[in-house]
Amino acid sequence: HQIAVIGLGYIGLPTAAVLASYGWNVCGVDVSEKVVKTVNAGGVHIEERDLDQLVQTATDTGRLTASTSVPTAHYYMIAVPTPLGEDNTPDIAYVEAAARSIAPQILPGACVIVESTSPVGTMEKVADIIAELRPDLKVPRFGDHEGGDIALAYCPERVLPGKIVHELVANDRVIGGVTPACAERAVNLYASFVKGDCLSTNSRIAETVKLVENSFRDVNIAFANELSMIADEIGVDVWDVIRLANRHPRVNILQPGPGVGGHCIAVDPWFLVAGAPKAARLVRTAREVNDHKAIHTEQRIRGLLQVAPQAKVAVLGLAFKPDIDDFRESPALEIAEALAKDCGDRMLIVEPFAEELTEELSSAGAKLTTLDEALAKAEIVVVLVDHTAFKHLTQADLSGKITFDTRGMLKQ
Ligand code: SAJ
Repeated sequence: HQIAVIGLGYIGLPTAAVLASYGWNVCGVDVSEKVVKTVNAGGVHIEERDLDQLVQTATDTGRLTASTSVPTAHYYMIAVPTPLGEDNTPDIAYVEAAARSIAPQILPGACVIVESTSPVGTMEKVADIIAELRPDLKVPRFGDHEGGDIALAYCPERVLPGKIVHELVANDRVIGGVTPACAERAVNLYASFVKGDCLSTNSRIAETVKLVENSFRDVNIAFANELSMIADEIGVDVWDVIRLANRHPRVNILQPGPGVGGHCIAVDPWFLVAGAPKAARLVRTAREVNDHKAIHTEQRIRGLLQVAPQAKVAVLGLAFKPDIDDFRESPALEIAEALAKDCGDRMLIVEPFAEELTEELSSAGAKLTTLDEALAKAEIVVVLVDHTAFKHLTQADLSGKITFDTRGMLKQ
């Protein structure tokens, strides 16, 4: 194969399929037999806009196949999870395992690229692993001026869930080589399918850039979330405040919500904090503010439920953001589950992207239902996610009901 993509998740599968659509012969590798089977049958195990058709075509043409073992390839792309380990420190065990699985197969001239969000210094660890397992190869080292027998580069994924297929091709890419020659090798691959610019740098800078991008967003959302709590306390409407402040030419405040979800923005800033715990004060505080916003929201809703102890409550949305079927690290889901412990049987949940409720919600007596039924029965309406399917609702539609809108949706 020309390219082996290790990890067929939210990033690896779309990347493998896009590469295949640009004419590359791609083998997708995953530890899950089930995922490999599904992909080989032309199917997808994750929901993402336009992905099903892309994978189907890629397997039909024979350019994409999947396997549980790593083949010999010209390029290896690692796209495996890097979860948060104990004490909010990064866990790169899957990246290390992927590097170990590649090492026996790799031939001189090949290039290994890591796309997983990783703490700074990860590419150097990948170099250590391959060097240890393959003493016969000259593995390039950070700061070397000449290339080695293989190339090693870090190229972070930066696609937005819900727009992955589009952004994989459209976005600019930051490509960090362990040496300049390594960066050049990796740029050659990305330039074959990326319409944005391929910006070449070193691996440590590329690792930092990825963490900084998501920390930037987290800090900005934390500002909006903190404003919403300040506004609550002083009794002004935060949505009016933000709308009007944003009419200043140099102010652009993001939108408050019930907290920050997904497994990127709520995780990656901790990687930066772990690397420089004393210096990263604002980044850590932003994480704490955003985590606290979910607790604050839960307490506010609990207060409303106590005012009307018999009332049924319509809960709109569980996903981690609008128009997506992704519930990972979703503050909306966490809030709903926490509330269900006390009043699950009063909860009518509307989530167009869920086929069933979680065990916590259903065993507590919560019911998954349609918007119409929930609104007909509930005296309290809580908006946790502003899915397009809810956006036609106005305050007037809900007159006579107690409303709590964490997304400012009912304003529009
Ligand atoms: N959110 C708000 N208010 C806002 C914007 C977002 O509360 O004004 C919340 C969302 O509801 C959600 C969370 O923040 O719970 C994160 O959503 P998001 O749309 O900001 O980002 P993700 O997690 O879907 O994707 C991010 C993207 N990073 C940036 O925009 C800097 C994406 O480009 C990255 O590739 C992705 O993380 C990743 O994989 O790292």
